[in-house]
Amino acid sequence: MSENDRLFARSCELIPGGVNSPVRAFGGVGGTPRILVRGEGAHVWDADGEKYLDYVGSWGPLIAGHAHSDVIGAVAEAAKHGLGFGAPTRIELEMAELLCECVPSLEKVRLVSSGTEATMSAIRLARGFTERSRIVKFEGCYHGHADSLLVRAGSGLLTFNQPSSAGVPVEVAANTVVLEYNNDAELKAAFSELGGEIAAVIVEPVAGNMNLVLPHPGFLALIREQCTASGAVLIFDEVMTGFRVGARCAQGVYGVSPDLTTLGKVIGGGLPVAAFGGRAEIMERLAPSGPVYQAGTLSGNPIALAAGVATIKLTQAEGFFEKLSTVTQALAEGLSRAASEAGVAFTAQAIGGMFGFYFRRDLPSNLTEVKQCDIRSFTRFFHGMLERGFYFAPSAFEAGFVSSAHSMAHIEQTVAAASDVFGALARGD
Ligand code: KE4
Repeated sequence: MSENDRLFARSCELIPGGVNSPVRAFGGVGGTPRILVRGEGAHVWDADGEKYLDYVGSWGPLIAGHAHSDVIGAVAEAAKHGLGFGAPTRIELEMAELLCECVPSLEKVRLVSSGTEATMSAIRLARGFTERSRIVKFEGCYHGHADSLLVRAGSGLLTFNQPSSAGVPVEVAANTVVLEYNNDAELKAAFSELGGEIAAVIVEPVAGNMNLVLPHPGFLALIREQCTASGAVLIFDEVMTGFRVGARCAQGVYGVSPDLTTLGKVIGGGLPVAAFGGRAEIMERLAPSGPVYQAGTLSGNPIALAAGVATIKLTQAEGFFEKLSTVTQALAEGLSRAASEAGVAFTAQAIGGMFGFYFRRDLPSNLTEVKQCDIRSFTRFFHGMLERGFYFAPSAFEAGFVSSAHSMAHIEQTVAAASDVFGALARGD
């Protein structure tokens, strides 16, 4: 038995499914998860010493690659002065200034420790501000595991084909309206029927939890317009897209300004940092300045913020996203070309440093179309690439991530390996 298999078997005895987050369990692709022991730049190594080119990047945070010297240096320096105080610190102010400077719609911001906390708190704040209860989300979008958002969510829930989780009281789910992403007619109908009751619409401005699905032209602007007209709060969940699709996040790419934004992943650089923020008149309702309660022992932890501030600063460097987008686009185009040459039904797309690929002939616009992908081919592709040293997300319902440590040479190696695997798929090997 390999060290990897031994460690995972032991983990399964003590940790549910052997993992601390379900999607890591390879449930969507089968096989044994890799126990990763080291990351450096674009690569990770498993417990058996196998090396992989990493397209997961800890599910998005590691946009500068593993163990970037600026990030490690900032964490090491901060740690010398203690690990946390549960009191205001300079670096919390530095992070707040950086976020409000970089994210167009942020007037005030509150730091938390996970994307789930950020979205859960933003929903509560929107309900407190509007004194309404209903929220609108979109099928296939995932916003973390707060009860009211685990209703036909994407990501891990989708992979396990459980459109809504056990343990969520029906009364809670009843306040959540689920619409189809990119469906203008459904959105308009929901607002004409429920407009005055809707506290908030929460949306991934670029959906990354049903694989990658881009908003149709005008879709985000229509949500903005409907929310403005009805007094509902528009929440852009940018936990994944924030500092991933552009230096000013997805709201900077699409030019649509939400009332609240949630952030995570990249803003922690691999450590637990997330945030929610937006219009000052809404944020002011938050304790201790207002009646909406929210709190966190480790919120704004200075060591985690040291990693986050260092990472955000790297993304703001001149040309960072131009280069990252070029490399990521080359991956999508290279995979598509290789599949086409092998005669495999496949398509791919990229935005900023994130990408999606699908075993179907055209790009999906919503969850129903993503589900029409050939999952069996995806699974064989995933394992074929893993065996060749390329680590993609172990689910057909996840986006992939490229870092600034990935080079065009890495993309060429990936495409060459993919040509092999597509060939085997086409032959039915
Ligand atoms: P966390 O609570 O996992 O930090 O963030 C939840 C969340 C909120 N909003 C969006 C748009 C997200 O993508 C996420 C988390 N994303 C998944 C990956 N698809 C995290 C991976 C996992 O669940 O292990």
